[in-house]
Amino acid sequence: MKKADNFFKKNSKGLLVLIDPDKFNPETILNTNTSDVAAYLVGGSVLKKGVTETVLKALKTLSSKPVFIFPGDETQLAKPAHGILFPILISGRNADYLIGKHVLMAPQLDVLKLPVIPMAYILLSGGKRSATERVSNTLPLAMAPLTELQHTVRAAYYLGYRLLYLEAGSGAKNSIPAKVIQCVRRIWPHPLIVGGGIRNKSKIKAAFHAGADWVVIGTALEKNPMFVKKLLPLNM
Ligand code: 1GP
Repeated sequence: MKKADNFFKKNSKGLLVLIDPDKFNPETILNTNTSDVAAYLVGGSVLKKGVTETVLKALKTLSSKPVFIFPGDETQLAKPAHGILFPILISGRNADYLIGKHVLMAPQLDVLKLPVIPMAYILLSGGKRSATERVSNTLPLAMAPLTELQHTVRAAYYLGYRLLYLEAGSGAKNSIPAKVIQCVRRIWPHPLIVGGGIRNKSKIKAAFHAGADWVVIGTALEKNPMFVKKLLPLNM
């Protein structure tokens, strides 16, 4: 499990494929078995009970890449994963997503004994109301002006977080612009994940060039399981 613990600490970059277990398509996994895809994230805002475990088991048979649960809530924890991204929604002011859900998950984490990776999670306005916004009942931060975002990122740093996920929301109309990623990169010295609304090669490359270490692809692959295969080689 050392590998999973250190996964987001390494000075490396790659694509992360987000699997919504309710929309799981094995074809997606077979078509993302490339060195540019570093790991799978499994989770969603609201899921049918037990579906996460079923999908994790299926994933294990299809791929040897690391798999991290990215839980939307306490019902999405299960054993067959390499680790758990433990997100705290610091862009919002809903106590459930700042501590309440974590309290509900803690006893399950004690039992699962998987590596748990604390992650500051910032939702930005991606041009349409996202599932994260709706389910968490929080408002996203604006992409301009950037002051609130900058202060939030620095707060995450001083709170001791060492992994940050900048999120425009699944299926976002507008992905996070390079200048916003660059601005965060300048003030965030640790691994940075960027996702939401990234649907083509130029946006992936722009996110990496702006300073993202990890770029998340979800909806584009749900719509076209060949998406990653078609954009290779990525030459990040
Ligand atoms: C959502 O950032 C991810 O958490 C992925 O977004 O589905 O728009 O690729 P997309």
